[in-house]
Amino acid sequence: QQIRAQSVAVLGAPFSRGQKRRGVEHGPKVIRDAGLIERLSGLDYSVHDFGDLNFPHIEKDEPYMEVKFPRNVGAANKILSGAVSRAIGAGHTFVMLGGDHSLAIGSVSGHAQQCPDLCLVWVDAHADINTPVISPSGNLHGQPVAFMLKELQSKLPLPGCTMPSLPGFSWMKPFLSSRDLVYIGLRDVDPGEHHILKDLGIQYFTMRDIDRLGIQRVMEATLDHLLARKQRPIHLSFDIDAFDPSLAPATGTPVNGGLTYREGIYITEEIHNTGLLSAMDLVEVNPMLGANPEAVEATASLAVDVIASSLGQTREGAHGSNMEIPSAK
Ligand code: 6HN
Ligand code: MN
Ligand code: MN
Ligand code: MN
Repeated sequence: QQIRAQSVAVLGAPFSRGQKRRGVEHGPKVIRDAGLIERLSGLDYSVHDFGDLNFPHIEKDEPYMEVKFPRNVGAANKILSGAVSRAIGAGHTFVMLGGDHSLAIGSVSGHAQQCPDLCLVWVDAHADINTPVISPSGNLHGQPVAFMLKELQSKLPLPGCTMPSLPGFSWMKPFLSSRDLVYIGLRDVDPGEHHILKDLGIQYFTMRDIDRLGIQRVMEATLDHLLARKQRPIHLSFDIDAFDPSLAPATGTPVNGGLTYREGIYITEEIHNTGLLSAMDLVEVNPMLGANPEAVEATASLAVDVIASSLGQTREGAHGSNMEIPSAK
């Protein structure tokens, strides 16, 4: 089936407790200030800006082993999950503005409530698949994918396991198979994460793979892997740190050697061209980390380009079917 979206829902998730650096909660504001809503309205959509979610601040939130702010992250994602599910249930294509990448737990799970057969494209310098036990940092933005995967259920401290479970996450149930996920842009993968990627046979394309194959073949293989058996809704989770830090400096965990502008936009154009994009996240824009206002503006405006391109803005241009060129006389 083709998902031809007439309407886009935009929702801000001003949240930063999935990591330790302040500022990423202002991501939604700077992305809107960079002209997101105007750009999307210029494409053929009715745009519904639902504003920003309000997350509770849970004062007493002791770490669980090394894991930081589990109750805040769990509660925020539960709220986000419900909001995403309602927006997609109402027929919108959904855009989540982060916030840090722990928010993908709520975003993808809410999407999956409506579209259980969705597949996930994760564009990121990082794999974000540490389990709470192996995470070297304890930051939950490095762990969201681990919470989604059915194959990792027995490795997670969720209700039903023998360990005490992670506070804030009792609502969460894994919902995704590892074969329904593809990574693009990896270049900073922790040892435990590498073990999981190999063990589960997850399809991933590192920056080295992009060097070898070119972005065109990477996208062909990505979409083939996810869609060849059947056409189904796509969730695109785009971490701005997938781009090279020269293009996206205002982010919390930059890694050298990232995507060029053209590689990034080619990814999103190809996703759009499937006609199957159903929801996306744009995360980790942190306006407090740019060296100057220009660095922040460049990062936010890149985020707008990624979202607009995912939703059909083209480099070749476009025109309405009823357009005519007036005669000279
Ligand atoms: N992100 N692998 C590192 C960690 O702390 O687990 C970095 C994670 C970065 C997460 O950029 O969304
Ligand atoms: Mn990430
Ligand atoms: Mn990242
Ligand atoms: Mn024409």
